[in-house]
Amino acid sequence: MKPNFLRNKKPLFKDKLFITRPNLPSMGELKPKIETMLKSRWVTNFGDFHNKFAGRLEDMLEVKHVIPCCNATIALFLLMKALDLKGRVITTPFTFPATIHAIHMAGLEPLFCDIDPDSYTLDVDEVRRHLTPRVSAILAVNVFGNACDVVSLDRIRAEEKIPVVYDSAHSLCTYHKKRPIGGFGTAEVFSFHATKLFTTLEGGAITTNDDDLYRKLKLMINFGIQDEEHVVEVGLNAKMPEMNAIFGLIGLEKIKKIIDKLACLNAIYKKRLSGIPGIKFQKIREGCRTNNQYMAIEIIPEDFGLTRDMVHRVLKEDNVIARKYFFPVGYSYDCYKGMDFARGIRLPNTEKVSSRILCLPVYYSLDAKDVEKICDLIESIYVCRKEIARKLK
Ligand code: T4K
Repeated sequence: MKPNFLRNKKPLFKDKLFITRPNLPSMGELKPKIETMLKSRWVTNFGDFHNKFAGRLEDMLEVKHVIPCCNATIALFLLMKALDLKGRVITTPFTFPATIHAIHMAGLEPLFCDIDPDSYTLDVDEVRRHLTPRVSAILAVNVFGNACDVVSLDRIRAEEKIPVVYDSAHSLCTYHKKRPIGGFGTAEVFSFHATKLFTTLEGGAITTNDDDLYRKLKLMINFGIQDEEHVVEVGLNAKMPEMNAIFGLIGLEKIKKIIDKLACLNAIYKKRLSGIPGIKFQKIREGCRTNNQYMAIEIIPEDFGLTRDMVHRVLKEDNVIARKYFFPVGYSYDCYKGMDFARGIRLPNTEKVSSRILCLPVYYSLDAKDVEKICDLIESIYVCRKEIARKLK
């Protein structure tokens, strides 16, 4: 069947198919835990559920310390502050605004490096070329559940004696050579936002094997208060409340099931779409086992016959709400216009990927049959590409 964009009748899907839907516990699962919390009258400030959640994550991620937080953005910001950095922080412009804002809001200057055009993670040769005495840290992003070149970045960390931290918002349960993402670099930050495969509604966590950094951050997420009479760090309130930790504890029990389902859905996408000219998949780095949280494809206009924006638009008419993660790129945000660190920057790989990228729906409650239907639709968009292009002119 032709895409609804050409038929202008009923969309393929009656309801909107979003890129993601949260995996939420049932009332039955929540009730006993919420009752315990209410009875205890302890709802935040490092309660039992919070502490249990932190412990479970430490075991799962094989890391010494986990600090649950209110969200990943504040966690990234506090991490930048806690490391006592100065000057520039090397980062990727191919990310969610949170990464770059955290650097800027901490009074530091993002220094943008180009990405590898296949894995979409920082190109380590580019990172090396950008190293100067003014660079005080690297903030890399394990984007779409892929792992960065953690081995090379670790080498740079040792050679340059600068912190390397990871924005691992997308990468809970991603592995590098059997080691979970979470224990690499100086520290890592996860997001447990509703849009992630594992959610505490809002939420996130900082993970680290560094005892001093852990102690400092634990204070900084609670106003820097050491005890009743001493405020020893400049901090703010970034704690995770008990309610969120309850969602987290229930969610952790289901995480394996979720990951297995996402792997199945992504396998269908790959099988069905790989034969279509002009569709390229993110390359999962060698040694990495992805959590399959995203299904990111590139639409190569010269081969597909339509641009990414056209495909995005046409999918919408059938209620498939794909997303252009990540467009615009970090140095093109309106809010950074005119600022020195963003001026005149052109990074070819980043711009190419950002102009072609499209993230398709993938989440636990999505039916495999619906993924097949999305693939049928993309096939039919390709078949009808000339007619669509004419209509869009
Ligand atoms: N670093 C990176 C690399 C990140 O990608 C992110 C966040 C962060 C750091 C910061 O993490 P947090 O501070 O948020 O913990 C969404 C999320 O809000 C954001 O957390 C996430 N990355 C980003 C990739 O996606 P939007 O602006 O695209 O969200 P929105 O509201 O358009 O939601 C996307 C779709 O999800 C909706 O179309 C429908 C579905 N949805 C969303 C919500 C909020 C639901 O079904 N239920 C919901 O409650 O940013």
